[in-house]
Amino acid sequence: MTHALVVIDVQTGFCPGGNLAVPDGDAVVPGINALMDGFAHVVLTQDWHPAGHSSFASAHDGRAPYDVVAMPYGPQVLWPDHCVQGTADAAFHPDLRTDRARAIVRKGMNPAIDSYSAFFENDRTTPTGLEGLLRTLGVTDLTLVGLATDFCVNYSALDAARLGFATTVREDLTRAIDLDGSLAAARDAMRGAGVALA
Ligand code: VGL
Ligand code: ZN
Repeated sequence: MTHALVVIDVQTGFCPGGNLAVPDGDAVVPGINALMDGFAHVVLTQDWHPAGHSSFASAHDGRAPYDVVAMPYGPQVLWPDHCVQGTADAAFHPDLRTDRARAIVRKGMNPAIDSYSAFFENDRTTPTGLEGLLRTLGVTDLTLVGLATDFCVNYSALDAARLGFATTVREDLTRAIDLDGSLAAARDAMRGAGVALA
């Protein structure tokens, strides 16, 4: 068994003061840092949108953040502009350790498709390359932590389980956006997919 830690989107933009702040988001940083040395491999992900990304409400006339629109790949929540490539909002939280990161996987770079999951864009088929990286490293088991529990952590965990990785989410090291019950729905979905919630 080879175990990797995947740290999802611990970025300034998702922490208090950021453009899409997750309540208490920065509270996960010390615990995640402390966890890293126990894993054979550590991968960090980064939400990394081009300006004007189609997941931004500002890109849709007459729409407000948190509206849901139909995209060719399914329903899409519209967000405040966040994590634009190269901006301070897209940087890792300044206290997040990056020394043990084998790789940084960036996602949400396609202007037309959002990407919550670390593995696939929201069409559920366009890969980010993370699966290949983990498989060539011989990784069998994954622990996921980071932001946000009910979006990027959730979709990453569901894809990880679907791909056959033994998958654990350390819920104490995640924080949620919780739009209209999305946290409860995410927990049910993860449990149903065989993800261990620890
Ligand atoms: C995320 C909404 C939009 C996340 C990213 O990291 O959970 N949520 N982009
Ligand atoms: Zn995003």
